[in-house]
Amino acid sequence: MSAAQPSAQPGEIRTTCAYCGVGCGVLARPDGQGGVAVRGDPDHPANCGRLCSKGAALGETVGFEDRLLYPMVNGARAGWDDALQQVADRFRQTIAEHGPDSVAFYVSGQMTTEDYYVANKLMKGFIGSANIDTNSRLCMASTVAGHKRAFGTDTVPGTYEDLELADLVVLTGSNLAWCHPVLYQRLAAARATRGTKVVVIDPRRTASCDIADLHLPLAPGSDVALFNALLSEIDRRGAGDAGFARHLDGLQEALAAAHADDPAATGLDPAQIAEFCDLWIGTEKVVTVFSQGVNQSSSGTDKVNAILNCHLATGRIGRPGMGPFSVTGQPNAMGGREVGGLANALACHLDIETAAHRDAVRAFWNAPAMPEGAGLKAVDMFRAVERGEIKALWIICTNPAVSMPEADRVRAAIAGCDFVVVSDVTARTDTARLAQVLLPAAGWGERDGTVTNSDRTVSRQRAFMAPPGEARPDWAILAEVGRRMGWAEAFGWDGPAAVLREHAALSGVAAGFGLDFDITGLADISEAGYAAMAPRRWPVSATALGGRFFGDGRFFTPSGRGRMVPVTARPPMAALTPERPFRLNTGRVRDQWHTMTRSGRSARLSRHIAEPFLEIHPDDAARAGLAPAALAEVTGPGGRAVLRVLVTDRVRRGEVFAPMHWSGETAPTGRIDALVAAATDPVSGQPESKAAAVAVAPWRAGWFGFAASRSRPEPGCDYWSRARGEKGWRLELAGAKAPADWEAEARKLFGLPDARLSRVSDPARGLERLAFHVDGRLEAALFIAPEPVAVAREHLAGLLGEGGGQPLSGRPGADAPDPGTTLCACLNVGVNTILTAIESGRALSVEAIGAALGAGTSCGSCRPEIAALLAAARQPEAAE
Ligand SMILES: Nc1nc2c(c(=O)[nH]1)N[C@H]1C(S)=C(S)[C@@H](COP(=O)(O)OP(=O)(O)OC[C@H]3O[C@@H](n4cnc5c(=O)[nH]c(N)nc54)[C@H](O)[C@@H]3O)O[C@H]1N2
Ligand SMILES: Nc1nc2c(c(=O)[nH]1)N[C@H]1C(S)=C(S)[C@@H](COP(=O)(O)OP(=O)(O)OC[C@H]3O[C@@H](n4cnc5c(=O)[nH]c(N)nc54)[C@H](O)[C@@H]3O)O[C@H]1N2
Ligand code: SF4
Ligand SMILES: [Mo]
Repeated sequence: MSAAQPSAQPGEIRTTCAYCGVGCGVLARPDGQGGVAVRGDPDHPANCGRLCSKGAALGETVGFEDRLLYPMVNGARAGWDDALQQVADRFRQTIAEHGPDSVAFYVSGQMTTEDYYVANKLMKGFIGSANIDTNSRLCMASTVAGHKRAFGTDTVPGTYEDLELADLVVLTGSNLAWCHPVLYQRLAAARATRGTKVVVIDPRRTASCDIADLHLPLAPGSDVALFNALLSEIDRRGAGDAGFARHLDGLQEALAAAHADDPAATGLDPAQIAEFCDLWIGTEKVVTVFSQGVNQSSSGTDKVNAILNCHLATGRIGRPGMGPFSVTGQPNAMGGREVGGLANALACHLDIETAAHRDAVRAFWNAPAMPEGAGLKAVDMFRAVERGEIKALWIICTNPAVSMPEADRVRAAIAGCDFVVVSDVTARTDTARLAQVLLPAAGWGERDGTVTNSDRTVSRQRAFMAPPGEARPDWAILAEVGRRMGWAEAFGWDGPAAVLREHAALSGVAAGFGLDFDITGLADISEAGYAAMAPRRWPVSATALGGRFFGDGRFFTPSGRGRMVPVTARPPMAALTPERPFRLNTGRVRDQWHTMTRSGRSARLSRHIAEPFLEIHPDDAARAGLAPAALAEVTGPGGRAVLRVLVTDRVRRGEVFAPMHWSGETAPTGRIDALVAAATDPVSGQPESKAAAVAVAPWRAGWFGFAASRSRPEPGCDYWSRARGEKGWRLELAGAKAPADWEAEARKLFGLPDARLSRVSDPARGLERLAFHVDGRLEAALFIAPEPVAVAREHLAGLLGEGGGQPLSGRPGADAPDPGTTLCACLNVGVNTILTAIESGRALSVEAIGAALGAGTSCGSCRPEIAALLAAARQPEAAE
């Protein structure tokens, strides 16, 4: 797909995708009017020209609509000088009165390495507190802790090529098809050519199962029991690597713990476990990919070590085609770990709790104050905010009022904090709404920096357009505050390249301690070198470049040997009770990114799944009295949510799944973290975001509605979910009690006091259809029914701005079929169009559908769903 594509052409700027940790290279061609065309960079080693649906839609998310353009202080526009002086003064005063630990930064794996380095230096070296933590605590902390326990360092051993060189790839707690789509495509391509076997370990049947030879729907949280079963089988069969064992400590203890553990905790059929063990043990070249189903657990660190144990015991690590592989979520999750952005890290893999490391960094920074120990981890940090112990808080590039567990409580804690600064690209976030000082950040495409992807490849993100209004890059905002707090010299860089040079030089100090993170090869990089910097995998030094780790038996523990950690399975922390009998699993959908502040701006991406939902097993749905497309009320200890019911046997009985993406901006009752208790892993402090205990019951709506509108509607009813459309907005609505006057209600909703109304109304049946025209063109329409509204949504939304088309009929004429929900976001092919092609017998394979309709031929992200439609059509009795 990629080989034939041309390299960068004149006018194209090389950069790196804004989204996931695959870190795909992007060629961006700005049109000079605020728009940009993007394509995959054929020369980037991560993607070789490919992009997924989110990457391909980057151009649709860079517009200036909804951007925060100026600093705001207490809701009013302010100058930069004023705003920054207030930030510096308030932080300085708070520290003077209450000490350095009365302030905190909460930052993000979506900042560049340069931004992150400056934030970490300001807090740890100059403010003198370690109270800087990051959303990586919710994401990678268990992997960091597991890596450090086993390797003595937080380092991913392998490279992406290993996915192509392996004969078996195990995906555990990873929905690679939707969350790392380009890696998934690389794996699928390798499987097609060399027959790579694929095993998926996930309580849910996900899109990634499309290429799985074996799916193990294990009980939530039971990964340790499964990998312990594997380790004891490795031992029983004498499949360990005796030579490699010389490089290991703790082997016997780990084996003993594995033998003592009970595989029954997985809830899997012993035959399935045996099949897994046969495959794994019988295939030398095996890569075990893991992600949030592993990390986001109260036993996350043990899960990581259970996986690493199996690779260490067999010596299958750091060699071509084999190794454990933590795939990172955010574009710079890895860079954040390198600069030491976590509250219990220092910088460049140095350790905050080691005096010699602290002294070396203090000397390097010429730092006036250094903390002696770790700072507050995310959950504890927001608890300290709640208690009033943190009196000044700066939140940068993350939306904790939505994404933290106990989100309602976190939101209230932030609202009650004495002084809150938020740096974001938009003011339309649940967190930004709580800020006293709101600082406009330059976003992707507007700022320069570096990011590190899952396989240690450092790539440039490049600016190709000017930031809107007065927005500034995060590193520059942070450095200016550092200068205003009195540290002019330490924060005096003239650009991001200077920051990177300093970070690279500091890595030389770390290398002096024998640590692995060494990028001293970048310490003298010139401005021109930085501008032209090609992607490269660290280490980057005079003696080492890229490569794999640990295959040589060399580790970074005090003994120099790898450490096997004895682990024992534990169930999730929140106990199921008769009141809360369901396990709530949460995660991602293919076309949205986290709290949707960027991906939600693309109409194309919003068409795949436009509304938050609850996946529930048919038996549970029947028992609870939940019909498909009804609304369910889900209740946890700290909050409630109302979600659209999606009945499916993809989830196990007793378990429900909901996406994490919706917020107060898009669906206020869809804020899923309001339901998640802040149970954390005792080693890593990472919250258990995927195993809350909840109740599920019908939410009895008196009426349901669907609306389409050219301007953004501002609903006030009990339930609503708002999505971008090509020509405006789409809205799902519901309420307990119908308003007395639908016309007045609709005019208020759409802000159309005078528009011409056409209306069809059947009050006896609870049916209302209202369409509003301005100058003869459809401005907005609202459909109301006592059941979930049956209307051709695409069709109705497509009539916005048009003169004809009979909007009140609610469906297209016979000559214009309704394409249905978009499946292929790239080529805009709807599910009905594909089903029609299948039913007509015209296209009976994913390839044939691609040839006939184009669907699945661009980024390929939707191929698993097309395959699922085909499978369902082949076995009608099994279809949902
Ligand atoms: N489309 C999209 N892609 C993204 C993102 C996004 O927002 N949208 N975010 C990025 C980020 S920051 C991250 S961290 C990654 C996350 O990438 P993933 O970790 O792949 O994504 P999730 O959907 O959070 O969770 C993965 C799977 O874990 C399963 N799971 C739940 N509990 C368990 C368990 O106990 N054991 C096992 N084995 N599995 C379990 C869930 O059913 C789910 O299918 O995605 C990145 N990519
Ligand atoms: N229940 C549940 N909760 C979860 C998860 C889960 O699986 N389940 N996953 C967790 C994980 S793995 C993660 S990574 C988190 C993600 O959660 P968050 O980090 O809270 O989510 P984002 O929406 O990515 O927030 C990024 C914010 O930064 C802003 N932004 C974008 N670019 C810039 C920039 O250049 N500068 C600045 N200053 N701001 C910018 C965006 O507008 C947005 O408001 O959620 C976690 N929460
Ligand atoms: S896989 Fe998709 S979202 Fe991830 S970096 Fe590549 S294009 Fe971006
Ligand atoms: Mo993440």
